[in-house]
Amino acid sequence: MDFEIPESLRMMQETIRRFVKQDLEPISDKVEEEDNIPEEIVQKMRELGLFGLSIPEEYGGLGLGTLGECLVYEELTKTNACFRSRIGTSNGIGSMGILFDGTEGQKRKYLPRIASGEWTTCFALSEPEAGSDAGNVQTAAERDGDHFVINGLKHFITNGDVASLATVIAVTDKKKRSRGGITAFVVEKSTPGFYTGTIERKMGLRGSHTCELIFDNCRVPVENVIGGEPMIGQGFKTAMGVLDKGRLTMGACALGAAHKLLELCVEYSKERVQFGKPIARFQSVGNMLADMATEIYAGRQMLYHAAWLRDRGKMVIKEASMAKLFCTEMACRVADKAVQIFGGMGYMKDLPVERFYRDLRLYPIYEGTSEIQRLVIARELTKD
Ligand code: COS
Repeated sequence: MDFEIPESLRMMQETIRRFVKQDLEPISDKVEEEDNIPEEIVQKMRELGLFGLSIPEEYGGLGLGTLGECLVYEELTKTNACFRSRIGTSNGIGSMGILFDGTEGQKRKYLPRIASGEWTTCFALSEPEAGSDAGNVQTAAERDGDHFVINGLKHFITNGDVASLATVIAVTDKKKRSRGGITAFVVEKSTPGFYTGTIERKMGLRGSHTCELIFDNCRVPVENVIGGEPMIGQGFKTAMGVLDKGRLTMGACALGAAHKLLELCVEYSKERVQFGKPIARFQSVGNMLADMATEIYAGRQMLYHAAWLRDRGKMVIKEASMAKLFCTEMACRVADKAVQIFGGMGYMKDLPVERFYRDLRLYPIYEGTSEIQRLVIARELTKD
């Protein structure tokens, strides 16, 4: 067993740590207030190559493996979650379908623009009738000669408003659905019949917009099927493959936030004096800190191991779900304790604890609820 993080990844971690401290943390409150990331910050993210973290170097990205990507996200989520969301959705679920299953032509056409950050992407799967039941998408793509005509409504689509390109999951055969009847398309935002709908109002993750996408007789050529003609009907597997990886990176995001909360709690509990001594000296507070640290340690080992397995070409369906399930629920428990340790101040908007608490509540829900992760794990355990 080798638990050393390679030197190149440690240098990357350091770079992101500096970026968070110098550029992101100072504007975190402003972003929260204005619900918007300033363009100059997005430009800095482009310059650091953050939009191309996992895109191979031959397509203009940094070519990081899963572990490398997780380490970057872990650092980025030590501040306002919206920064990670902006880049992570784009070079994660928004574009991974093209990388995993796209034709060489699609990769050459789109990946360099995504890696440079010129084009942001989004992943259009969720619909009012297809949340956990991804196979029940109602957005339909009907074949018309050498085109498909897409009609339907997507919702809860992160980056939907800023994306220039969407991976769109639509039904092409209503009888077959998840077994040969769902197709993944790459659709440019400028395509007639493709519109942004309402920007949804959320409990947290301000600065990262989530919205409806509307397809109204949106015509796309057959070459926009991810993987081309042979992949018509195979889009459910593309979507599932994308989510397998997304689940690991979500675990990393939860881990980073939990780690930051622990740091804040340790610092605060050593400074905050009640009954004549720092509250860290009270066993009840010490126990909370110990539980937080222990759970973070467990989550980190699980996540890094699953990422390491994936980087060695192993199927990690079960492990990715386990890491997402454990790390996201663990981070919520940590956030709950953090609010408790900070007491009244933990409930105030003046300190970041309150924001972390709200933002983290999304993590066991999006990119597959905890209930879906348990279902996937149980199925993997009991399959023939
Ligand atoms: N990788 C590759 N293929 C997969 C797969 C995976 N991780 N998971 C399922 N498949 C394949 C199956 O093997 C099956 O194909 P075959 O019949 O050829 O074997 C096909 O896909 C259908 O699978 P299944 O029967 O498991 O489909 P279900 O409709 O029962 O759905 C779950 C499975 C619940 C796992 C799926 O609907 C899901 O992940 N839901 C959550 C969606 C989600 O995360 N939404 C969040 C919003 S998107 S950010």
